[in-house]
Formats: sequence, C-alpha cells, structure tokens
Amino acid sequence: MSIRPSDFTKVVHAGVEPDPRTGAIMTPIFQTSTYVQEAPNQHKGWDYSRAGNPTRDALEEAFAALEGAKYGLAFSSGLAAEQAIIQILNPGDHVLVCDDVYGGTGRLFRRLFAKYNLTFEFIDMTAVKNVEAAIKPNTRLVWIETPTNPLLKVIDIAAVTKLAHQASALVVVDNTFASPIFQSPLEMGADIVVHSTTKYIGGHSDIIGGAVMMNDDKLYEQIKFVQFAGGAVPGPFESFLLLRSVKTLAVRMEKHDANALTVARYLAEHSRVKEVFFPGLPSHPQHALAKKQMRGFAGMVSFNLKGNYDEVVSFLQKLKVFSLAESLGGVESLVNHPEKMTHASVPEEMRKQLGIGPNLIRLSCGIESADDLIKDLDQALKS
Ligand code: P1T
Repeated sequence: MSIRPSDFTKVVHAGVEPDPRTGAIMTPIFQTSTYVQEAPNQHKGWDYSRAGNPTRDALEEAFAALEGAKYGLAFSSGLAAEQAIIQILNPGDHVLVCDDVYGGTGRLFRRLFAKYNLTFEFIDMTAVKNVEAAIKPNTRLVWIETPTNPLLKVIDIAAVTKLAHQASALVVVDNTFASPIFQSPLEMGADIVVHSTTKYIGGHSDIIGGAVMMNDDKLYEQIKFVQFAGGAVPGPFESFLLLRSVKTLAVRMEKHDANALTVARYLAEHSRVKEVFFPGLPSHPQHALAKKQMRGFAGMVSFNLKGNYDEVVSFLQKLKVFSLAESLGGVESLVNHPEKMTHASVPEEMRKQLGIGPNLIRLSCGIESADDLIKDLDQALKS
C-alpha cells in the first residue's frame, strides 16, 4: 500500500503544456467570456466560455490524467457535477445509492430530482448481496461513495460493478474521500468517477468545484452536453487555481494519510473515545477490502465520543489546531459535527439507523505536524 511513484510526476505535469504563443510554463488565465470570429462560426476553436475556455480545457485534461480516464469535465461544484450525471437519466429510471453519502448528495437526489419521476433507493452496499437484491429492471445507475461520508464504510467497487453491469446499469463512484492518488475506480470497472474538487484536489479551502471523469465516448458526449447546455462551469481563475493545486496532490495526500493513521491509532486507545471509524485500522470491518482496493486511506477519521452532547460541544470548542467547519481535504485540519452540520439534511430516522448521532465527530486531518494534532486532541479530551 503506497502511492504509485509515477503519480508524483503525473500530477506535476497533468494537463499542462507550455503556452504556444509565449512559452509560458504555466497555463495562462484566459479571463474572457467570448472570442472574436473571422466570419460567422469561423473561429480558432473557442466561441464562448460556457462552451469552452483554454484554461478550463487544460484543467479537464489534468482531471482525465488524474483518474487515467479518456475524458475529464470540470464543474462549478461537486454537486453540479453530480447533477450533470443525473441529468442524463430519463423519468422512470431507478437509481441505487449507498446509504451513507454526503448529506448534500442525498438532498439533491431526494428533494431536487425525485419530483422528476426518478427513484432513488438508499441501501447499505457494504454487503454486495444487498445490491443484488435491490437491482430492478429499470435500475439505470448504481451510485457508490467509498469511503463513505461520514462513517467511512468501504464498498467493493469491482464486485458491485460486476453486478450492475450484468443488469446493464452504469456505475458512478464518488472518489472524493480517497482522491485519485489512493483509489482508481475506472480501473476497477466503474463507468464514471465524480469528485468534489473543493476537497483534496483543490486542497486549500479556497474554491468550490467538481469533476467528472469517464472513458466512454457516448457518456462523455451526454455529460458534456449537460455541462454546455446547463452551464455549471468553473471560471478561468478557479480553473487556474485547481491546475496549481493538482501539482501538489500526491505530496499532500501522503501527509494527510500519515497524519490520519496516527490520529486514528491515538483515538482508538483513548478512554474517552467509544469507537473509531477509519479504514486503515485493522479493527475496521472492511479493512482487508480497503487494503485491496486503495493505495492509502487518506485523511478522514470519524469517532464517537463518550459523554453527553454538552461535553461533545465543549470538546469541539476546545480544539485549537482543528477548526470547527464544514468541508474537508484542505491543508488545515477541520472538525465537523455531522448530525448538526454536514448531514443535518439526512432524514432523522435514517441518521439514527446509520449511527450519525450527537456523539459522532468527523476529523479532516490536514498536513500539519502529527504531534501538534495529537497534542490538540489530547488537551481537548482531557479538559
Ligand atoms: O460541496 P461540493 O463541492 O458541491 O461537493 C459536494 C460533495 C460531494 N461528494 C462528497 C463525498 C462530499 O463530501 C461533498 C461535500 N462535502 C462536504 C461539504 C462535507 O463537509 O462533507
């Protein structure tokens, strides 16, 4: 289990060519909405920046390279990327979704798309037999998030894909938590990968963005059409920032991964901690699968703290290096309370059933010194 050495090189060069006019080594920010034409519809390949922009083109090539895909598409947010995938479906289609997804993903499916006569069925996909039992003749898409948010369950991408393909359904993997450095769903047979690039790919908590990667020509044409016709695209400046971020993705992921392992081991031994959720711990129910399908476990650790809700809040407020905020995957460490923050939109009954309760805390381990992270947790747990 380790980062592929060639990935350190790949991320530095992904999508970037010296500018043909000036030789600039960095892709320029083409801050323009439109392009002058020589005659009607005679232009240099770009006519309007919703349809295409050279800075975004470079980013989309970088996205494709990250997932070893033929195509990459950039969106204005992770949810806009998810929305574009759902918009290739037809009324009457059935979508199987793993039960522990980001709260906003569930909200998008339940509250925005269900009214268009699409059905979304949320099931626990850690047992592959549940997928087999739930597939229907009109199942068009199987939506996997692995590791899941916030409980870090791990789903067998290859096994679920095999079943889905037997039923002629497409498989989407939200690869946000693992990042392309630690998991390659397309190599395991998945059809589409989606990322919130707000997280590890962006890495600096300063942009909102999304990405979709795929190999199939027809899927690419369909999703690109939604991107163009719907218009949820990132601007040139965000595209530039993301291109800059991609270069350090591998070195950042190495540190996130090491810090999270140290933090998870520390928490697992602490008397005030009830249980720790981290795929890198041998006690995790899918540890063997995680070791098989991932090259690292990334920086997310969740745990249940003992005590009442007031004690949980007091712990959150005492942390100094970990900041209490939504989101994850940035260089700075964050702490989140899923029940009241990122997963407040999950129906209460489902939250209870999943185990997203008042004592659940989710950490995004940044790239600070592991010692400082442990010291911070230690002082907050003591008091
Ligand atoms: O926030 P946005 O860029 O639109 O991405 C949505 C999204 C999609 N998929 C996963 C796995 C996610 O975690 C997210 C966003 N998640 C948070 C903001 C969070 O704190 O969990």
